Amino acid sequence: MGLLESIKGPEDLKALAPEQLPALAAEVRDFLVAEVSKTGGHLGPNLGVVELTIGLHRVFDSPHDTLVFDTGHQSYVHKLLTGRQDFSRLREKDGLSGYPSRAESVHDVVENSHASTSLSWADGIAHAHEVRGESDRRVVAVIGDGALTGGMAWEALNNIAAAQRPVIIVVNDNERSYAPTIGGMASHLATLRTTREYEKLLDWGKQSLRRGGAPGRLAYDTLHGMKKGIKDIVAPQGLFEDLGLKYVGPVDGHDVEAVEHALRRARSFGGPVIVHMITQKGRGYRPALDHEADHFHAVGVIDPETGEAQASSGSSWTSVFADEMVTIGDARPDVVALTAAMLIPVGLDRFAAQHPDRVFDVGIAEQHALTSAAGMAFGGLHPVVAVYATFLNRAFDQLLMDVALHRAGVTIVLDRAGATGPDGASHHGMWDMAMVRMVPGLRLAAPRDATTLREELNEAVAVEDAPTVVRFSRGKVPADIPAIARTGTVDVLEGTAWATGDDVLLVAVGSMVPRCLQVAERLRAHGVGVTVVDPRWVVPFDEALVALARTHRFVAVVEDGGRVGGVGWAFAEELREQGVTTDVLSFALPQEFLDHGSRDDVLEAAGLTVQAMSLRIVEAVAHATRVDEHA
Ligand SMILES: Cc1ncc(C[n+]2csc(CCOP(=O)(O)OP(=O)(O)O)c2C)c(N)n1
Repeated sequence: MGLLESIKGPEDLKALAPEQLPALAAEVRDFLVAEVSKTGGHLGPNLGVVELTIGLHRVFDSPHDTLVFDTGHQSYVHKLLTGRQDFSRLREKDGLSGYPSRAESVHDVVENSHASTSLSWADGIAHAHEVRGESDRRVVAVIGDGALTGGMAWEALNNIAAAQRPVIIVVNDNERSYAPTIGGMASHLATLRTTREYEKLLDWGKQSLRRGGAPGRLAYDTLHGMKKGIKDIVAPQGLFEDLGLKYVGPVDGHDVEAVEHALRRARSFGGPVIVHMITQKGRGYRPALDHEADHFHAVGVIDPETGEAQASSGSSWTSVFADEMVTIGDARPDVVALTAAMLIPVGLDRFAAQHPDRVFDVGIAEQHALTSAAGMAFGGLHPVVAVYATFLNRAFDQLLMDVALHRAGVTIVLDRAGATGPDGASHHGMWDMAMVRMVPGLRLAAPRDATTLREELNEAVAVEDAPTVVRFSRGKVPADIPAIARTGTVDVLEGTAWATGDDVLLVAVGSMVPRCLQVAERLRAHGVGVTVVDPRWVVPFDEALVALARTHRFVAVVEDGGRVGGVGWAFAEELREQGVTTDVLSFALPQEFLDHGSRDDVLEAAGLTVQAMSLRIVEAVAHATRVDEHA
């Protein structure tokens, strides 16, 4: 039996001799490559935290001590060491979650995979320990240099430092978010790393000096002077120490002995401590290390030998957006692009290649991105902020009060909108349509295919006096779905009697259009007359859509956003306000935290399959007919 297999929990890990740990680390890495290459997942980050996590579980006593992983995408090793070694269905329905999960283990505490929250969690838990008199418990937050660029982390540091409670902050510094981490904080961490290199060189110089070597003396003198200069100017650890936080490091995060030693020091200190660990994303796996773009931050299914991704055909929504942004940027010198540490995932790398001086990576700082975009608009630019839909939640107040209140012409592009699938509750982009609907003046478009995405993006960037939002799904974009007519801003996709009215008006939002066309086919087979429309702009509603609802007997709205405040909910309200009595049946995601699984699994559980929707509509039409007959 291998070492890893023998570990059923932290106690087994603690029983190992220090000499056995490098072999265990190697086994963990082999396991991660073999398993994650089959399912996809966050491979690079986990390969980087193997020794760090082994050290944590040997020094601390989870769950008595609390371990909080910021973002949580780097918790696979923690799972392996706390009794979860079946990775065969990682991120699939009923399989292990890709993040910490309270349902899986008492060792998992924070499931929110929106970055930069761990220090606030740790502060809160330490508060609870203090108030309850549990002075022997420790709280450890593991936070990446990327997550440390988020504003929340600094709000928490401000509190942690002031209170002097025993919170241990392990900074996992691999110099990268997806891409290299940017900003002043990243430069500061780099200075700390560099100072350590000087320290090493100085040691070497000192030894040469003792041996009487001239080059050693020269190097020593030069470096000593440089180091003194640097220390005097930037006082690297000063930033943390001035805040009142003890600084331990930098520590080689792949030397398990050094990791343990540093963590033990931090544990015994009794106040807030920063332990600065230097690690390498993708450590021990050549294909990840060679992949300059993101060191395999997140992979799909890959060949474990070569790291080659499984070939997939067709373009993604992201790549259609990426290309159109370049075209818009070529024609409009005022258009600039912003990303919150996700240049490549949101497709802005192509824009960056073409217009390097017009793209800004602000770090994991969605709030800052939105307000900064308002400032850019005020200054005469048209910013396009591209984020995953779920992360817009972070910046709601900035969208409302900085962008919308100031009537700033800012376009927000939401990738991964709707049911996203394997990343689970925190990543489903199901909040945006309800959330932005309440923002005065804002307009939101949900394209159905590549052509409408290009078209609606162009319409959005043409608006200079209000925020505009364009939202689309994860994955492949379907083949173009042509309209048979346009009325107002609404595209009519099918229906021979659309102009005069029919049984059902099927309002299909964005990526739900292909499903709705299949529903329409079934309805027709049941003798139900149906018109299918794509409203294109779903905030606000176009008068033409209300007019169509007036002439049909029944409206069904199909969307992949949350039901409460969603398109169907709001359209029913709109019709009521306008005195239109047509009933609205709403097909949307339930207002719940939806588990991980494939997008199809999620839609099926929500009753959004072609079969389930057709059945409900046929029944509703039959019921309406019976009511009409009795009237
Ligand atoms: C609020 C928010 N914005 C964006 C993301 C997407 N995201 C996931 S991990 C990550 C980079 C994290 O970098 P770091 O904290 O250094 O961890 P590493 O992967 O390098 O270990 C980003 C931007 C997120 N999870 N949360």
